[in-house]
Amino acid sequence: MHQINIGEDLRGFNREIAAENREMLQRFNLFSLNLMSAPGAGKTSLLVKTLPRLMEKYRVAVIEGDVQTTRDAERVGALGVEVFQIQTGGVCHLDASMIHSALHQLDLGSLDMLLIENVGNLVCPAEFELGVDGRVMLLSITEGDDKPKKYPLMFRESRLLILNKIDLISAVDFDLEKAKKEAREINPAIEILELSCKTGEGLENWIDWIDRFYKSRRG
Ligand SMILES: Nc1nc2c(ncn2[C@@H]2O[C@H](COP(=O)(O)OP(=O)(O)OP(=O)(O)O)[C@@H](O)[C@H]2O)c(=O)[nH]1
Ligand SMILES: [Mg+2]
Repeated sequence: MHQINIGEDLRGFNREIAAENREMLQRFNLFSLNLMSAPGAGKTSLLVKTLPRLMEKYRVAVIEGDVQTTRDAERVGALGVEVFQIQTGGVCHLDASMIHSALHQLDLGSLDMLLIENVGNLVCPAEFELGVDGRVMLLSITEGDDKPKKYPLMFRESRLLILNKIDLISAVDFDLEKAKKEAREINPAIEILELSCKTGEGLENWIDWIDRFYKSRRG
């Protein structure tokens, strides 16, 4: 019986393109992060709050992945940062080929840092590596403290977990310690930050985290 496994073939092909992306990013000494979360956890809000600070130190570009609309790209572009929009037209994640096309259209030699906002989805983006330095995920505390065990792959693949919307902690039944413990059971190496894009609480730690990781990768 002849058989093809579309999922495995696709992921294998994606891994090859991701390796090319990694090589290209390293050649230009370009630091890169892939921001992932469910829809609405606060990826664009985090970028909008953070970019003015990062742009003082680094030459930054942003890739915005969305199923539809250029709304996030417009929010981020209003800060004066170079933005590359990828509209996936229904696809629920960014893949390495999409990033590869974007890399060919950006002036990589003029940049220090590339921040990629993935499509809002807690499952698919984690299955497709892009070839970046690190993956960061946001979990809004309004989504519930059971999410690490229910959607383990993104927690496993991320080096940093940001617990966002911490300003709403008194309004929702979210057990911070339980969520952290269960995230660490899935990924013992995961780092965790609590923050609020609304009040700015914890943003300093996020900037520090980027600075440290940037130095460790690019010196
Ligand atoms: N209270 C509160 N609201 C927040 C916080 N961060 C983001 N929000 C709100 O959450 C909503 C979604 O935020 P976005 O930044 O658009 O989320 P996103 O992850 O980019 O969403 P998608 O791109 O659609 O996946 C907006 O109404 C934000 O104002 C926070 O820390 N606290
Ligand atoms: Mg967004």
